[in-house]
Amino acid sequence: MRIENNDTITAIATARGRGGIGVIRVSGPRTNKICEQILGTKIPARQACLQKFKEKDGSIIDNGIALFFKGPASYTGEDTLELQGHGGPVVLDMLLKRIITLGARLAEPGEFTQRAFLNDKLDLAQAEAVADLIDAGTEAAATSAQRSLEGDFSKHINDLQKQLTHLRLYTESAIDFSDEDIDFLGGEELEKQIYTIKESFKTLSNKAKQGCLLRDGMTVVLVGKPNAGKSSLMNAMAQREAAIVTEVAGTTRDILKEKIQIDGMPVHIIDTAGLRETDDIIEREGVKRAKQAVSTADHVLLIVDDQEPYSDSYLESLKDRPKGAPVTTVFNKIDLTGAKPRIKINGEQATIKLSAKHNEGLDLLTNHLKESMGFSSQEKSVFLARRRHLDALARANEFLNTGVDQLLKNQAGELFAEDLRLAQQALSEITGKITPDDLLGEIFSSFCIGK
Ligand SMILES: Nc1nc2c(ncn2[C@@H]2O[C@H](COP(=O)(O)OP(=O)(O)O)[C@@H](O)[C@H]2O)c(=O)[nH]1
Ligand SMILES: [Mg+2]
Repeated sequence: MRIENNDTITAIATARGRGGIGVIRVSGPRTNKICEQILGTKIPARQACLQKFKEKDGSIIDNGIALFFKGPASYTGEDTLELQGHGGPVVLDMLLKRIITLGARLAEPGEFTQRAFLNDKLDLAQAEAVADLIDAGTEAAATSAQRSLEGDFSKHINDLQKQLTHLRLYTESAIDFSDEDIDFLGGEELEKQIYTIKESFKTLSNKAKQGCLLRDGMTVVLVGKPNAGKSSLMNAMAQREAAIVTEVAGTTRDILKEKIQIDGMPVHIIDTAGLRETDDIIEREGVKRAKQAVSTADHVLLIVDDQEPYSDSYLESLKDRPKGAPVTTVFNKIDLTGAKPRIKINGEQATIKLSAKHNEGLDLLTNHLKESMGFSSQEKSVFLARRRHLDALARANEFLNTGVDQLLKNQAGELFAEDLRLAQQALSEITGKITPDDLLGEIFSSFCIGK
């Protein structure tokens, strides 16, 4: 599918502010003309040409490198121009204005990449990887975004699609032959194929899940009574004095956020005011915000002073947390009670003893957080993935499972084939072969301008 865009778009592609170099991009049918008018000369494609960038009257706005790409051999698939001038906001704006008076319009966020997608230069998972690479918060996230951009993720999806197609063809022809004596649908061959596909789903879902964790990470919310040591624990995890720590109860009133990483997984820690009834209006607002924070948590840490008798009255105030978000009770200040650092896990319930002030037992906590999210830093060749990819994979997997049930329990070959088709449809949302327009709009609008 090659889409002809009548509009020629332009944008400053480098970040705002002063810099050594500033790059302006132009893409679309008028690009060649614009290039010639600004430079006052034609330039060969794919060659860095040192040129003067000129106003209409011939006065010079800037000089720098001009790079012209003839479509379809360009990022967007269209004629594209890059002007690399000096990185000052004023000079770049002057150049941008000049390009616009020559018939280009300002590009929307992500519009260059959107054109690349529409012109089949990238599939949707790759296009998303472009934004994720730019936004990557850790090296691990950047490396895996690069892998997705290279098409690793898409290749896995396409392989799975092929396996499903094969299975569908097999099933459909088995249905056609069902009058004959041989029972193709009950055979070992089919079972083998189903088993292989299920395994592929498992591997892929796990890699995608790891990739999603690398991208989005987890949110950990610290709650507990004033003075239990929440802020101290946040500081210990962040390895810096991010929050004020005092012996005065009620020191933290607003919520504080810190971003750390555990083996490359971003962890957003939110330190809150203690949850307690109070007459102080500022603290009361803080308590309200603490409750709000809890409603966004992937994991709640309930901090308790190990010197005090434990009461589970807090758990009541944590019932508004998201479904499935575990609460781990952290008994802090073990240096004062003489307890040893340890972790106890009892089903969903976990308790950890540690000392935030003396940095004892913190590794138990970080490992526990990692495990609770199912994050494994051992998993190699992970590709960056998004929530929507996990959702699509889960839906596809669900269709496969329902279909297999139909086949095994009811010998319903037709229903099985139909479920396989639905599974394939869900998978195609990932690579963008079938993706609703509003979703596309949402995906590209979160890009930066000029990409
Ligand atoms: N001995 C000891 N004191 C601690 C520990 N963690 C925190 N504290 C002290 O407890 C007081 C309250 O700590 P803070 O982090 O402000 O508690 P928050 O109100 O829960 O945020 C401070 O005086 C801290 O120095 C610990 O592990 N051991
Ligand atoms: Mg505090």
